[in-house]
Amino acid sequence: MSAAELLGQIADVGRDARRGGYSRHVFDEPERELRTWFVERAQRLGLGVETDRNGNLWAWWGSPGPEAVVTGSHLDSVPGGGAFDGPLGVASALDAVESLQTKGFRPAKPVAVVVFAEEEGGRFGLPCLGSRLMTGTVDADWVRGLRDPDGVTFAEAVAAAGLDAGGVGADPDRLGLIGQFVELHVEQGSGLIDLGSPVAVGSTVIAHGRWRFSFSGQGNHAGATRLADRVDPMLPAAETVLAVRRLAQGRDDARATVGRLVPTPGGTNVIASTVDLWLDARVPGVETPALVEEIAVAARDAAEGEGCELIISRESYSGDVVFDEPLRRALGEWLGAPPELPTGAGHDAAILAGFVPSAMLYVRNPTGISHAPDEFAEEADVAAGARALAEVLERLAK
Ligand code: HGY
Ligand code: MN
Ligand code: MN
Ligand code: MN
Repeated sequence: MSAAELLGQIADVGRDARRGGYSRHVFDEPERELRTWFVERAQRLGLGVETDRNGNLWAWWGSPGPEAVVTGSHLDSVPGGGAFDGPLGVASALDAVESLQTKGFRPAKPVAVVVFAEEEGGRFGLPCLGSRLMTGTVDADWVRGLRDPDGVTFAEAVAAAGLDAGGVGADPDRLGLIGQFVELHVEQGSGLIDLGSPVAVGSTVIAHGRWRFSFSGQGNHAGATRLADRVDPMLPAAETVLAVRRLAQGRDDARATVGRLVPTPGGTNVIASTVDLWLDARVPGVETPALVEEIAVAARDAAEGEGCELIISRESYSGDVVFDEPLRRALGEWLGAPPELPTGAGHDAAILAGFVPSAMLYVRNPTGISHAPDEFAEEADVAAGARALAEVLERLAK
């Protein structure tokens, strides 16, 4: 079954009527439905499927073993996300395995298709949660205690999914099986439409992190409280949002975003008692922490000016990643020298790149838009991506 047909099978899973696009978050109902879909599709290909201690899915072609050629991506989405970010890599991997089986290719190494859990951090706030846990690059106890917007901890969600919450954490034996990892992903940006190529090879992923700014003041009545008597956390929060753009603009190629701002209690006629906002900051090179510190200074000044308290906490950070040079060169040779593209989007491949030779393939996105319903890939380009991935898997697994 082609990648496009596979995507068609899940096109109605997790549609978000209110926000548009899809909302599929780790272990929620739509994501569990996608897990079932993946297991069924993988088993039809004769792959042996297992769920690892961190909730990542592994579909093995041949017995699990060292030097495995691993591909895959994620099935979860951002809130109101597009149809391709994540699922395209998973569907293309299943398509590639099927086409290799159909042509009678017999891999000399184990091959696995992996679905990493909570790559977007859409439920628990930590991006690449499954791959970070597996590689031991995040504290498992801290992750166990992460709470979703309803207050459910990751440990409770893992247990509800039938896994042992106490077992969550580094998985060196599994990580040690991976020889190379190649992730196919929809392009997030519009480089390829200008370059006239359906596929690109990934070169770098810029550094990025998430910080939580918690402003607290005095909740009160919107009508009965004179302006002079207010301690309103919404004011410093608003000033911080403007400072984010102003200060990022001052740094070359920096990207900084406040996409989530939550007043508590959130009543129209209520002065908020607290306002939480999350900063997503990404600057090529080593400048991200410096930009965040500038933003923090502006936020503290604004909080002080209104008499509010402010707590700033870092929730995640990954430095610049350059994908494996020999692997990138090989992909270039095998695929007829497609363009190489840097990206500002994080990926599980970028987490794995710190441990195993990793690479990425991007499939052209004519809208250039991602993390929104307009994300798109033409069927012909989806097919070209799956062919390219099959070519790469065959070369690596022979
Ligand atoms: O946020 C990112 O860059 C990725 O899509 N998780
Ligand atoms: Mn994404
Ligand atoms: Mn993604
Ligand atoms: Mn009242």
